[in-house]
Amino acid sequence: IWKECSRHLDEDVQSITKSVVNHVQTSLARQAYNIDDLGAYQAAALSVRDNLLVNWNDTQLHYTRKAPKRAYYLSLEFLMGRTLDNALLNLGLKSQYKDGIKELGFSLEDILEQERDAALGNGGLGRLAACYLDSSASQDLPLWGYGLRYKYGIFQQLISPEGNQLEAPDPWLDNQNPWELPRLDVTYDVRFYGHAERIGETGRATWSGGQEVLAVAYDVMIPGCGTKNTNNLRLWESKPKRGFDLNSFNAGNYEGAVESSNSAAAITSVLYPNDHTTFGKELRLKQQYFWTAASLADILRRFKNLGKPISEFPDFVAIQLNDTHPTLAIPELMRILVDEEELRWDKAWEIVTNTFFFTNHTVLPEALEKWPVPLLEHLLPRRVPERHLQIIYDINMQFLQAVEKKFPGDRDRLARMSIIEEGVPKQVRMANLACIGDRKVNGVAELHSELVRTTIMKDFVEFYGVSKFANVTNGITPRRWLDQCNPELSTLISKTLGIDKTVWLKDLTKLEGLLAHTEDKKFRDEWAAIKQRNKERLAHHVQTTLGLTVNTHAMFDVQIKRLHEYKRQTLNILGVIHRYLTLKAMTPEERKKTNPRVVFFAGKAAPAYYIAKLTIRLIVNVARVINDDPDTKNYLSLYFLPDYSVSLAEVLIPASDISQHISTAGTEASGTSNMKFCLNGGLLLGTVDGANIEIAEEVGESNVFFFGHLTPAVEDLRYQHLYHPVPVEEKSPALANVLNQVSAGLFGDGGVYEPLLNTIRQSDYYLITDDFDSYISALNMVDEAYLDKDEWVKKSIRTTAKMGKFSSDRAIMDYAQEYWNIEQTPVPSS
Ligand code: 26Y
Repeated sequence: IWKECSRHLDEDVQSITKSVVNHVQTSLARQAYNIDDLGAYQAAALSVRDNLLVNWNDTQLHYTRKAPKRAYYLSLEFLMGRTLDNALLNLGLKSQYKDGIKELGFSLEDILEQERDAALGNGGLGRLAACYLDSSASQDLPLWGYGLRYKYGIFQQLISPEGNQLEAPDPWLDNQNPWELPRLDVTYDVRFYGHAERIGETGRATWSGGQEVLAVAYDVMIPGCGTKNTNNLRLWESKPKRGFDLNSFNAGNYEGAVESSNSAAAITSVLYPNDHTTFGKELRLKQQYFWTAASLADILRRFKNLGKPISEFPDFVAIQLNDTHPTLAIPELMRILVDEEELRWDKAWEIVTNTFFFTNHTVLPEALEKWPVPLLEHLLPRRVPERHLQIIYDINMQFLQAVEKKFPGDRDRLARMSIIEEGVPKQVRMANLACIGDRKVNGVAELHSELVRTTIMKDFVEFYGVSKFANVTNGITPRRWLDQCNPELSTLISKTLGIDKTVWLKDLTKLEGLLAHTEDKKFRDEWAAIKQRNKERLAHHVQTTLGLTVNTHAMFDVQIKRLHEYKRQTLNILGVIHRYLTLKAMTPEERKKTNPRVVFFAGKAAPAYYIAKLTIRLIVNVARVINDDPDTKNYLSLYFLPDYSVSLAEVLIPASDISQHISTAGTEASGTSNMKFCLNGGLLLGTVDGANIEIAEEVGESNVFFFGHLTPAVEDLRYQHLYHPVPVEEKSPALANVLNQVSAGLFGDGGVYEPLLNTIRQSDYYLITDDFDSYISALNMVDEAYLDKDEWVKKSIRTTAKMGKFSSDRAIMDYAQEYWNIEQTPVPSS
């Protein structure tokens, strides 16, 4: 398929150079002899886009003709990263473009660096959505993504001289975006505020007045690997419906005139940079409603083109809700079915509950969305009856009646399960609504799904039965996370397995074939040499961006993820300090026997998350002290790489010897970078949490480093901290010493860090004091294991070889078969 589908494309180098030059002249309006790397990137991107467009058009036409059941992935975040390299690889055109670009006097590597990341996401949840798009296209599944076209993606992170995180906007669209197709003709009106009027006794209502905003579609092409199928990601931009108000303008009220147009544009202007903490901001709720309303209208229009009765909607449409963020789609679809399609309530409800599926990504209470009733009341149509709210109340009433019937007189249960949480103000619990309005609820790793069943959804399991609550363990796309980010390893794997890369990239379990080669010394040496070159590539990056020289002969130890207390970057940095103090206490001879280590951190903190920002500050200041200490700098150094992004991850991950995934047991739903590191032959140091557990099951416990308390112990330990606290000095003298050194000012003004240190000394909710000693022993075991280089390389190979399960192709096929009931719909290649 691969060869066939690229044959008709511009595969020959001459036609590539011609097409690129043509774009320089006609699209960029520049002279071919006078362009820089950025111009060359833009022209190359437009030329690749021409190829994608052909496939994209053919795919959409094919889906329309065949009219299969389709799936829609609704996500407020799509953390796409760069596109050019990925598109070239998926199209099978990378080497041709490399040659073509070279002929024009440029290097493909350099021009790839010109592309800005599309960073329309915070972290795991958004990157997962991006991996699923890649897999859906690669597996020929008829799936579209729906999201928002934020003008500003996740903020750029700067680090001040004192070590504080500063945020700057991310104007990622400033250089234009060759990967999107504005569909200025695909628009929907979305109404806010206004009022609804009930029509007689019909139960229906009309809705009028308020603010009308236009949703404009932008389509992003999602190429599959080794297939013609090219799926679509539709992102909505908000625009004022009527430009600005000319009357006010003429009357001299300029500000008033532009205000409404500004407030419309504001809806899609920025991605909210919080993950795991809700703030109840009206604009965020507006984003959610704007996006779900436009997406549903679009889905409904496509369905109606089929000419089928509305009762067949769930036979042609499955909608996956990526966390609770799109939950308003449930009352919105009810509103459409009842008010516009004039269906009876029960019939409408049956359709709704057969259409939606809901993925939960966290059990942390502060991340569970709740919206104050007054805010919903204000934003959605007001006056009697408040339409969406009324619908939510009606859903709730019917549901609670059913609960009451099953568990008579159990008032506490009713209160817990109600969509409405009592209090001042009352709040709408989005997870309850999502659960009640959906066909299935899933968690993202075995342990997490079990926690969903036994904690946050326990009552619902007792009501609905357990079969509504399932698990789909997350996955990652091996195209970006191996072939693209680690091309040398990809080539070695193909050579060793003796198969074309498209075969194993699309059936990742084929990697097991590497096991047969672990005893082959030459293969192991090549494997190790590639890791070494990836470490040098990272060192080069640090040198050019930060001007710092990294010791590439040390072990590379990496923790990269959003900053959060539950992820315990604090545990890591305190461990680094402990190591530093230990080295300081040694003689030079003793130090020489230790295993040199370079520790990398990267990650952003939510702008209002004080403790997380203080952790960054501590890391930066520890780095400053220890990297300059002549006694220890050959044995331990530390880097905080600013502005973590998908592109930076692509350089860091292939370079890691060991990576840390050390959340308090039971708090990290899955984690997905753990899978990326292991796929690239990095070993894992972690707690018994999330997908770490399944990784260990696959690669064998002897190839991972586990430590720390297990999930069932966590609650008791927290209880002890509150009611029978033991001083840190008693629990872990080593940790107490570290905390005291920080307080005493070893890394600059100790007072600054007191609020952070106190979280540990006081309630220690994330169990740093309980896990510290076993963490330090685990680090020592890593050192010991690393001393036996040959055995280490074997572990590394075994790890990669056993990662087949974690391909997002497997995950997306799970969803397709077990939930959505959609079928592979390959586009014929001619
Ligand atoms: C409601 C709002 C504040 C909010 C916004 C974003 C809440 C949560 C989030 C993002 C959550 C997230 O990224 N969760 C991560 O999802 C990954 C994919 O399933 C998991 O691997 C990871 O463990 C989980 O933390």
